[in-house]
Amino acid sequence: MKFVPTLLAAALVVAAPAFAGSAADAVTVADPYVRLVPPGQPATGAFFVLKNSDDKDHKVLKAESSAAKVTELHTHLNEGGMMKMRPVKDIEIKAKGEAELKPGSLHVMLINLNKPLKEGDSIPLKLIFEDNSSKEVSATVRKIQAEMPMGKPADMPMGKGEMMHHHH
Ligand SMILES: [Cu+2]
Repeated sequence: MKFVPTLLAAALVVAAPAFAGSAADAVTVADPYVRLVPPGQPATGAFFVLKNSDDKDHKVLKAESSAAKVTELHTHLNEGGMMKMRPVKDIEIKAKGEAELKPGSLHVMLINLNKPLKEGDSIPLKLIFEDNSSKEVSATVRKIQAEMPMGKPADMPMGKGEMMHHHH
């Protein structure tokens, strides 16, 4: 009788979802970079494109970086004509889809940088997914124009929001 529960336990382990491939296996991180900020500015944003090759949705729940004391997932929202940053609880990547983190939109916020950034520096980022799997990437520090890179006239309020945020 003793071997029955043992076999059952073994079968459950084999059937566990971990063996179906983790979120970290299904999601790739393309072109990670961090916005260069002048020394003395304590916070910046990290940006990249998440691509989900899986046939189910995945979520990033958390980001970590040894370059900053606090790392948060943020987005920009238009509130009364002003772009404001707000923390988000997760970033969803739809099945076979993409989530783009870019200036004026979703980003990873690095708050209280441990040392000033230099152009070309590599900033380690760790993304933690809904199944607790994780992925480590290295984001390059890059200079970004204050204006939106794809500056259509319609984007101007967003560009101003970015500048306001970075100077408060
Ligand atoms: Cu932010």
